[in-house]
Amino acid sequence: MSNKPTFDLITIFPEYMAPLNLSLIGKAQEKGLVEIAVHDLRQHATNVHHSVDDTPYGGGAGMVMMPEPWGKAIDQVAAQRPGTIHDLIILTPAGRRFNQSIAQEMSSYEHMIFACGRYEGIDIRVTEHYQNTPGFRVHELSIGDYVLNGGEVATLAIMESIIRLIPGVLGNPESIVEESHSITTADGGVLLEYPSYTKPAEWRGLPVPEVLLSGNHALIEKWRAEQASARTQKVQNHLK
Ligand code: J9T
Repeated sequence: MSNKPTFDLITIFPEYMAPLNLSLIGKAQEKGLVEIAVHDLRQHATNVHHSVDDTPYGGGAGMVMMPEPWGKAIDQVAAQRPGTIHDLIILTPAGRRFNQSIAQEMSSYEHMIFACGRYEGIDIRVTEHYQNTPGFRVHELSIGDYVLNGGEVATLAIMESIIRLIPGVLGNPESIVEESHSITTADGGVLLEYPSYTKPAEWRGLPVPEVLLSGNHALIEKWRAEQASARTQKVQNHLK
């Protein structure tokens, strides 16, 4: 049995991570299925003002996070787990686009360190340094083509998608396989889920499709597959 997956989050806003104590992720921690620790980057500040950012070399707008507080924070959490591979996740709009298959892959990682940058980003030498450090794998990830104020919200989204895949976290594991974003299409995309209905059979003049009331499971399955594929087509056309 491998150890339970451990997440070390480094941020200047530890309070931002409070939602991880709620709902399924909170329960997963209580059940001992995952371990989550949040660390304040500012504790690793190297000057009297406890600043963690400075002006960019070469000029330009905004501030850049200095490498040394990151180096100290990352080294400290890595030292707590000797002999394990450390997957360092750096959240940035310049990263690889996160998706379900990356979530799947990450759900087998043992030790993830999430570096939540603020301002205009983290000095790139942090990435370079850990790419060259044995025992580390570095992943720059984006959750989509838009800019956030920091990596915290991206970390919450990515962690939720990973943790729900860990065995024992969800009540009904079958729902993981069946749902949206889990069935990969031939082109490497994802098959979206079919539309769902529940009682009443007619709501504000809108009926539930006949086929779903028919009791004919083969026909229902066929209808759902068609709906899923039509939805997927429609979304893919939107992206073009
Ligand atoms: C500062 O971080 C971001 O703005 C960010 C991180 C991850 N994905 C994004 N799309 C943005």
